[in-house]
Amino acid sequence: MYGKSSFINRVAKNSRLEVGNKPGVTKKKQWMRVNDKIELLDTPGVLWPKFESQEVALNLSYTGTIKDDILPQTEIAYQLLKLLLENYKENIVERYKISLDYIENILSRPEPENINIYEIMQEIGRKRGCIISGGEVDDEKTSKIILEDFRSGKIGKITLEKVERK
Ligand SMILES: Nc1nc2c(ncn2[C@@H]2O[C@H](COP(=O)(O)OP(=O)(O)O)[C@@H](O)[C@H]2O)c(=O)[nH]1
Ligand SMILES: [Mg+2]
Repeated sequence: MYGKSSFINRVAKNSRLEVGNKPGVTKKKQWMRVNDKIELLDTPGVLWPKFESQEVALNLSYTGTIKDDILPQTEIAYQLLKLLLENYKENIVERYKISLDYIENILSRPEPENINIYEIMQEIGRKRGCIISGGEVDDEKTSKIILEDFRSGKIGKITLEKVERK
């Protein structure tokens, strides 16, 4: 994950943090004041956060900030697809050329939700030619495509965490 120091430079007016196109440019933790209420901490790398919830861990997995091998890729991709189908259906329609009708149809089936979402995941796989011998969908490959598309912005601009209205 990059752009931490650049971001802080942009937000905190007096900050002149060194940035560079390689890891290790930021050598120590450093607080930068934005205003009288906010201070930002620049860090070398990403500090391991406390996972108060599985949601936090999943969000970090979607973005690729924590290692993929903590959870199976298929599980991460499934959870991401579920989130996208809840909040960004149009992005899925657009990216994978699956009709909104098809998606709504599958999601409204009486089957358990995980079966319905998995069906849509397999449809994405079929659209992308992720087929193993025998004609079955290659779940691993499909998952990889979904995660790569998300991380490179091809699914669009997605917000994982919402700010609560007070
Ligand atoms: N394309 C692009 N490059 C960026 C952006 N933010 C930072 N960079 C570049 O990414 C590299 C790493 O930036 P840096 O702020 O040092 O990342 P850090 O290691 O997270 O502190 C530098 O070459 C920056 O110029 C951005 O929003 N878009
Ligand atoms: Mg830095």
